[in-house]
Amino acid sequence: MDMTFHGGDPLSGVATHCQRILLTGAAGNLGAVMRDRLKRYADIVRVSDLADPGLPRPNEEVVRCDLADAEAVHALVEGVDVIVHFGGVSVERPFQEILPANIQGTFNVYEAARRHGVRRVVFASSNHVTGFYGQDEVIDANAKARPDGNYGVSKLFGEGLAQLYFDRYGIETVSLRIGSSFPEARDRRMLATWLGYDDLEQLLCRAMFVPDVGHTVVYGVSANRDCWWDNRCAEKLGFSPVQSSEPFRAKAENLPPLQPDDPAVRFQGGSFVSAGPFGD
Ligand code: NAI
Ligand code: 15L
Repeated sequence: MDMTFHGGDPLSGVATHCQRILLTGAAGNLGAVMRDRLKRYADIVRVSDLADPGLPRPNEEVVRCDLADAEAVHALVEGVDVIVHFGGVSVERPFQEILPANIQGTFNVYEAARRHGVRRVVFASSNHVTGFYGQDEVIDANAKARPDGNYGVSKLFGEGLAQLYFDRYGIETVSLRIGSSFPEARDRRMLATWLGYDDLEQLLCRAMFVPDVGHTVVYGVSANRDCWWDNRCAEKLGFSPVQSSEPFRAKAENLPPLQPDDPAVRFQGGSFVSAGPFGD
């Protein structure tokens, strides 16, 4: 994937530091990793989660907060320059669980951003917005959404809010359709979807500070040998991944083969496409 930004790096000459970043979902997998890394980009990182994020570390404020609680979220967002919104249910679950955390919660975040004049949100969307595309297809961020479950629909809702709050109020968002961000690519599918933590940090930095992004949607994926996502329409970020899933290939390819009709082999969203049904 050639992500070279042919007009020069959009971050050159741009300050990559602000006063206060809010990180939601700070007690989760990615929050726990990015929490310290975000300190490179702000005087203070306000870390928040429904679960206990632990004691404040240097240059941190810790606020426990349920994203479904509008008043609590409004207080949480006060004094913040940028919101990195990682909080919420991160897998396929019954709609009753997705609704408060991802739908109401993300709405509360945007409303609070509007009330407090926050200039930029980085929204952790997901590849599951387009999970029903086949693994034999290559799509870009302009492809029609094909969410693979309640979770994917909730991320599509978040992207919709991001567009609305830009068009109406000028709040900019980069929606990151993250692939699979873990220490390693754990299976064959993740050889294509893996996003390393250094690349995620680069993406976050660009999503927070590249000027004039409006609402930009980008896939969060490393420079893997095989990839289903063409990121050229996010060139304005100048994201240039440097990691690759190749070191994990031998181990992943040694796993027992799956049947050709297994969703994990057929669809980009893998097993998410057949999780549930969770209609209750
Ligand atoms: P995670 O599940 O480890 O962390 C999510 C955090 O959100 C948890 O600590 C949880 O306590 C918190 N949370 C849930 N409901 C909440 C509520 N009502 N109020 C406040 N906090 C709440 O997920 P992970 O892997 O760290 O992912 C972070 C974000 O990135 C999530 O939004 C996820 O959907 C998204 N994402 C992650 C991918 C990955 O590969 N790790 C891939 C695609 C998207
Ligand atoms: C996601 O959206 C999930 O949050 C994460 O846990 C992984 O399952 C990832 O997608 C994936 O598709 O591998």
